[in-house]
Amino acid sequence: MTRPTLLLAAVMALAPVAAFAQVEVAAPWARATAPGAQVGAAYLTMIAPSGDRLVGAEAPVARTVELHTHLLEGGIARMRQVDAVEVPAGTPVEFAPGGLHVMLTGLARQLRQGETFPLTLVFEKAGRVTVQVRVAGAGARGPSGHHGH
Ligand SMILES: [Cu+2]
Repeated sequence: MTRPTLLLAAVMALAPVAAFAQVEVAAPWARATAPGAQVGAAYLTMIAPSGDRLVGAEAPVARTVELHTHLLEGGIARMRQVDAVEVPAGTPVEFAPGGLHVMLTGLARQLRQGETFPLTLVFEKAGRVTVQVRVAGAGARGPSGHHGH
């Protein structure tokens, strides 16, 4: 008789924690790289209903994985490493060409169109979230692989 009540109590106690730690990573993609290329970049969209903070990333396909943004300095777009990326509650944060990206340096192999590779994102609250990054064409502007808008 008491079991369903206890189970319900346990679920209710856990629910706020689970919701707190939730983060969704949508449409992770990367551009195909040329043979022998050492660098690549991955893009994605993060949604955290309660807010979170991306503090790092790891991928077996690259020796170094960093969070980068683009800044205009004297009219020239330059990449700069950032320590963390805030994901405000309920506001999607998009990584896209020309803006925020996951920088892959020291590629172990060529990224070929149509393949996928694992990328682990480390969040302050949600912890480690591993996604499969789809490799689009070399000139792709988005995850579906078509050029431009
Ligand atoms: Cu970069």
